[in-house]
Amino acid sequence: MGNIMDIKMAENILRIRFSQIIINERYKNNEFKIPIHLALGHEAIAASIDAIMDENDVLVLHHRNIHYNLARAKTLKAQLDEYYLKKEGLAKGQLGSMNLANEAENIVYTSSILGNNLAVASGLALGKKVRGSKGVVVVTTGDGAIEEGSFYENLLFLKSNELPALILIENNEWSLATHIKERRCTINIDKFAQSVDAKYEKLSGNDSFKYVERLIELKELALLNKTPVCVEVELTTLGSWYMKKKGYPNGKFINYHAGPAPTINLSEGPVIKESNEDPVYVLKTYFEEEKFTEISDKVLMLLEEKIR
Ligand SMILES: Cc1ncc(C[n+]2csc(CCOP(=O)(O)OP(=O)(O)O)c2C)c(N)n1
Ligand SMILES: [Mg+2]
Repeated sequence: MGNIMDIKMAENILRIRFSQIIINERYKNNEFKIPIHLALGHEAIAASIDAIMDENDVLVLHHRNIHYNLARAKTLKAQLDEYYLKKEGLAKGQLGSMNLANEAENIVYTSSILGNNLAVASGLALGKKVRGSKGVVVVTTGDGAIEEGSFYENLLFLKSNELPALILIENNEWSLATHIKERRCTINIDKFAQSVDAKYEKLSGNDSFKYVERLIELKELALLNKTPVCVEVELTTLGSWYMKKKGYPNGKFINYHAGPAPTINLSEGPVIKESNEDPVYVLKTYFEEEKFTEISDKVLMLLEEKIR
């Protein structure tokens, strides 16, 4: 791993990770008046989407968007200021976290309302067709949000109108405090997509280098075949913990949804979990220990310099 693109990818993943850990430190300190949905463990897909987007592509986000905003805007300071609701923030302190868009970085719309952004993405894709403008619409959503009818309606609309789009479904198996197994039957998104002759692909393993290769092909396929592509991304939101509770000998598992992750500390470095559930752990396997530490230290130093 020595070429410049690989290093750039590594720096971006580490920047997204450290930025979130720094935000988490301030969150634990009660510094924010708004809820923020951390996306620790979601860095691989965000860095990969940033890498495959060109100036014609647009991104439409959902409530858990911190990683995509960090991946694109590359400014922790302005993102922090937005979360403090300051006028120096990315959106002049007017959007906060759950609705944070950034037109300068082609993040054209973000919604806190589940499923709402899918309809806006359809409109944007139709607009591109009517105007004859280039590029693909990339829209993100979650395993909970696809329970909304809007998911089906927009897949159908995009397909019926021959509109290219990548629909990224971040499947962390949780919707608020409810695990997928507690709340519904399995949705076979592959078959669901097949039913309208849309393409489906699953990404798992948190390897950005592999994700980028596949996403470039899927973007081409969407554009050439004028079709939506459902991309299900298997991931784990890191930072959950076990709460002491009567009746739970090993503690009760807490998926914290929004709010700070009390078990994660900046002093412990960028890796949160020594497994493929952690994109930073996966990234680390590509580098010699010394090189990884060098990149990681540099990323953290530059971040800290700019927020001092
Ligand atoms: C229309 C609508 N219904 C309910 C909510 C409340 N709500 C906010 S986040 C959330 C869970 C979403 O789960 P998922 O889509 O899997 O995203 P995750 O938080 O797991 O990333 C719910 C139910 C909402 N924002 N909008
Ligand atoms: Mg979820």
